[in-house]
Amino acid sequence: MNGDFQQVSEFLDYEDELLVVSHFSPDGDAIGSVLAFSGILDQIGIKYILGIDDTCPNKYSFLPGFELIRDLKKQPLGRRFERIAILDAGALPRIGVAREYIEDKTLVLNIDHHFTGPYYGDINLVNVQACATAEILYDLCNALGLEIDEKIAYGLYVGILSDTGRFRFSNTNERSFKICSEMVEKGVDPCWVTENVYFNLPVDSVRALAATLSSLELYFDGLVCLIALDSKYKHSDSEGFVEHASSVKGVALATFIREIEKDLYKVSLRSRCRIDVATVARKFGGGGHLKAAGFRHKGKIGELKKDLLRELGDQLERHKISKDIDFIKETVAEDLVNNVNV
Ligand SMILES: [Mn+2]
Repeated sequence: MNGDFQQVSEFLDYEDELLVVSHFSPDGDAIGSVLAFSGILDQIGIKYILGIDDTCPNKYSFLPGFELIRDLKKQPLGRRFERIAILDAGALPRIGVAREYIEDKTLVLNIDHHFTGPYYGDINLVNVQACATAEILYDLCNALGLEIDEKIAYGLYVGILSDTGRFRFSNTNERSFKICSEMVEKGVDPCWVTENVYFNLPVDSVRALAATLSSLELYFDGLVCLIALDSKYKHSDSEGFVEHASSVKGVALATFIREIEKDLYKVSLRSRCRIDVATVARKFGGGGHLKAAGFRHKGKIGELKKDLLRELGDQLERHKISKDIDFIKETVAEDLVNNVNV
């Protein structure tokens, strides 16, 4: 059952320390939402711990409050919590080690714009129409009558900027611009954000991109583009790499396979046609949105590629996608929602 702001307000009527977490491989929406939510808690006067099962990419370190996010892998908490707020995580496994901090009686608040169901929270503030979790937090701020201060403004701005792919994906709408415009009014400097997040890449990340692009393969008449990166580059940030595969002319489905460690892979999927890649990801134990989804795979890459290509080929056939139809035009016209980072 989906909840409302009143329930969240009751959840936040709490004296003890609240744990706030998001998903591993954190993107701008995960980090921005955690920080914006902490700004909300500051104003209400609640104590909290912010944690993510990963090291947050340094490119976000300019965000107010960034230093408060704890890497739960490196610094485990070693205790359980009575209340946990989970942001931007479509399924409980997405929070990784943070699951250990939940016990039977823990009250879980789930705020999210993904839905691969069922709702896992005791309170669920889920809105799949929102372009980012940050957009839901903007509504929460207003519902609670709070001031949008600098920390909240930067968190919300970066969340929306990142999940809309810098206002390019199909989840970008008038509201995304309106909220971000308001954040600029509140003091966010868009140029400063872009300089930090997009034009400040460590050279290793650019080398990792070069290696990824040189792996490019096309299948099924060029309808499927596959790129991959091995674990030699494991410390490099690969956020957005999959977009290079989906930007190839004529590509309907794009896949980026990243080796995290030996025999463990993170797979990102993008669709530019009517095929729902969340369905594909679910078959492999993952999830996501219609047009952007992902999963993790344990095993050999050869088998993974074989199984995945077979599934993608089946999907193309079932949905009658061929190079003779203008699937891009059709998809844009249908305004399929939610193409965000997974
Ligand atoms: Mn998100």
